[in-house]
Amino acid sequence: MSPGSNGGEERLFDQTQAGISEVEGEEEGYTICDGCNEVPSCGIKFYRRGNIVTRIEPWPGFPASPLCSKAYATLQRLYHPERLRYPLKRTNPKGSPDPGYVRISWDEAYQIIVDHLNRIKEEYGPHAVFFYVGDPKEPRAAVQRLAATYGSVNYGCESSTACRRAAQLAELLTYGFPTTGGLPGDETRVMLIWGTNPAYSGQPFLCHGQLVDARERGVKFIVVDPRISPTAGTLADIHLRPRPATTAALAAGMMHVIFKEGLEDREFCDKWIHGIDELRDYVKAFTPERVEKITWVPGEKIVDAARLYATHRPGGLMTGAQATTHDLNATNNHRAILMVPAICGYIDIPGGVVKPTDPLVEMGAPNWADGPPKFCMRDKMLEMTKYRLDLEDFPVWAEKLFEVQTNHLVEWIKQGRVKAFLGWGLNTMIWPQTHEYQRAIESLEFAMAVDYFYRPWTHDYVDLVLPAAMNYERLAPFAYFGRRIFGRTPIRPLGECREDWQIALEIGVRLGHADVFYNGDVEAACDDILRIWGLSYDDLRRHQVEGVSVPGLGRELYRKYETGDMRPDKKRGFMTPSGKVEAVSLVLEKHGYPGLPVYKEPMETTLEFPLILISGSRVPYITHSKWRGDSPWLLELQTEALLTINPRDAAKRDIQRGDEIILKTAHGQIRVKAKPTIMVPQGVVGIMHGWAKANVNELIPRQFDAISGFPPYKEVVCEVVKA
Ligand SMILES: Nc1nc2c(c(=O)[nH]1)N[C@H]1C(S)=C(S)[C@@H](COP(=O)(O)OP(=O)(O)OC[C@H]3O[C@@H](n4cnc5c(=O)[nH]c(N)nc54)[C@H](O)[C@@H]3O)O[C@H]1N2
Ligand SMILES: Nc1nc2c(c(=O)[nH]1)N[C@H]1C(S)=C(S)[C@@H](COP(=O)(O)OP(=O)(O)OC[C@H]3O[C@@H](n4cnc5c(=O)[nH]c(N)nc54)[C@H](O)[C@@H]3O)O[C@H]1N2
Ligand code: SF4
Ligand SMILES: [Mo]
Repeated sequence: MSPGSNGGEERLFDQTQAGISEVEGEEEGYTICDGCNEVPSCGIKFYRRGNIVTRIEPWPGFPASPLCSKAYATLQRLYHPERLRYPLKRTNPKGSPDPGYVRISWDEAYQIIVDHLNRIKEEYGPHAVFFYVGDPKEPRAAVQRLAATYGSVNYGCESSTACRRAAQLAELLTYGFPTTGGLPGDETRVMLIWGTNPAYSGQPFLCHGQLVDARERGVKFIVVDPRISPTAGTLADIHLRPRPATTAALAAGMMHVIFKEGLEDREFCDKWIHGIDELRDYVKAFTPERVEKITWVPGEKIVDAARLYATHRPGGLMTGAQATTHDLNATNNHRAILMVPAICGYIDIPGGVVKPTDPLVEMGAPNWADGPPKFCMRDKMLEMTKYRLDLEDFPVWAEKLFEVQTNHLVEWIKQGRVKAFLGWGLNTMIWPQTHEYQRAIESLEFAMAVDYFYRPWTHDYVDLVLPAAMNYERLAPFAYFGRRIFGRTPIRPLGECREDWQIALEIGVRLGHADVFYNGDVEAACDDILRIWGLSYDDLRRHQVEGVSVPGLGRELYRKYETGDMRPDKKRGFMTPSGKVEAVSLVLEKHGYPGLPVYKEPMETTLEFPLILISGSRVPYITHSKWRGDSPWLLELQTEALLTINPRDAAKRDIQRGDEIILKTAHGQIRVKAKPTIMVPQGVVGIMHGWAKANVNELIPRQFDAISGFPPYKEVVCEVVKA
């Protein structure tokens, strides 16, 4: 039995336990799904009897809909007998085999936190406290407000550890605005999808469904992915299957062809790309023959893809949040991709790579992964920049991104620069060489985690574990999608669970800032944000199903670099130091790095480690470390860690489907089961992260891309043997 749960003694749907004795009929409720941590996410309509949710269905008319398997499983997760219900305090010393967690009251929990925070501020200064939110995006705005008010600039999150931010860094350096590209527009004639598999990782109908529709109306697709992903399988006219982590070479190969055949947009290149001549020179050496040797992609396919992309004007782009940055050349690999549409002149034109003019610009944030800057007190954080932990280790990052890059946490703790850690949705398995982070967090003077479940791989190393209310049980944050805003109608949380926002606000109140934290009232906090549009949560309630539409600022504008609408200062050009798209990045040069998106050889395979490991390719029914025990329905779909391996590589090792195997790198080994499949090319194996008993991140070295600080989750060399 997990600490803090009821161990299954209470009945799942026992209404007495949930505080309801008699129930008459069903009532409707509305919330959003947090199953894959996407923001904005899909809308859920639920039915409840009293305080018990009995069934769910898609929220009619909600922009992202219908629901996938994970959403339905959130109901099973909600009433899981192992769910955390009470605050827990460790009673045994750190390092004991049993932390000895006992139930405490919220009052005691808050007192412990506030005592530590006050003491640490006094002894070491506020920046020695690290505030963190894992992949769950919804808590982020409230936690940032807490960090800023307490006075620590050191706030980081999953995005600034291993996910979106390295790609975003590349985008900001290159285009001056963040973009992963996007879905094809009406004008798009060809799409370049690079290192992402939305068929599994995106909202199913919203994302992949629209791509399929686009294909049916004649849009051509180039998909770049080493695996025959469902996205490649269903869409690709040309599927390029590169050796992992060779992105910059493949992009250079495509640009070589485009320049050589004069297919670039000359005018755009000359007028709007800084360093175009250097880029032209650099890619001269990347002939199709040479690039074939580097990337494994047949030279003629590179030529075909380059021609298709440059001649079917305009071309769109869709990149992933992470796959092309999970290697030691992360920033430049991603920058190289971005230069392909740029030389074709596809930037900010209809059907190309557009910087959206509109979506809720008043809020200042595209989604809850960032949070509204005013509410998050970003100005205050900026004033404290010189105390950022990452300033020396990752200076380009620290200049461009507001969240601290977390991967040197181990060093900072060892150096005594971090003394306490407050984590919402904290999962130590996110980090390479996980055990080093576990030990580092364990050695802190104080660490706290807020979660749905007791996760031994994380919570064994902290002092306090607090139970979070789930998506059906929270009011904050409200949902927004495009220019539509929706409220939620939560049920009462189970046991003593509290909303993430409420916990952050209540800590703030107890630190002595009742006014800044709305006296702990989450609705008042939401109202404060909604005020931007003259709205309150009550207005959202009045328009519960259809939401409130906030009028746009006007029609979508294009080629904003020509009019001054691209930059806040209204000067013409892009938000880069040169005012142009930067093939040669002036920021990178300023910090002593090459300005061009240079190619760097990935780790070499050896006789001992002849295979390349790409970890973390998503499957539809798992999100990271979640969904294993949380929702037995989903666990039924895959009960244990599976290693995908090409049937030829398997045969060479006498490995059959379901065999127990050892996957090893120079840095560690795990025992898993084999799943031979032609989905992965020869020479490459794949496995999902987040399996506690077979944590692939123990096999990844703590080496990082110098610019972004990202780890090589999709580059490391390995071997597989029968167990
Ligand atoms: N090898 C390898 N490693 C990877 C990746 C990879 O591709 N390969 N991908 C990386 C990427 S892109 C990401 S995003 C990260 C995953 O990021 P992680 O932060 O590791 O994500 P999760 O495991 O989903 O969630 C962390 C914890 O949050 C808890 N939780 C969920 N929702 C909430 C909530 O609303 N409130 C609170 N308080 N807690 C909640 C969950 O129970 C879980 O314990 O992994 C990264 N690690
Ligand atoms: N079901 C589900 N959905 C999720 C998540 C989840 O865990 N489960 N996680 C969410 C999160 S946090 C994120 S970040 C997104 C991620 O969403 P995606 O970025 O779409 O993630 P993946 O499914 O890993 O797709 C990445 C693809 O890149 C390929 N790839 C690997 N290495 C390389 C390379 O060197 N070059 C190229 N060109 N391709 C490469 C892989 O084979 C894989 O097919 O998904 C989100 N949605
Ligand atoms: S794609 Fe699935 S898990 Fe993700 S928000 Fe939508 S319904 Fe939830
Ligand atoms: Mo992610």
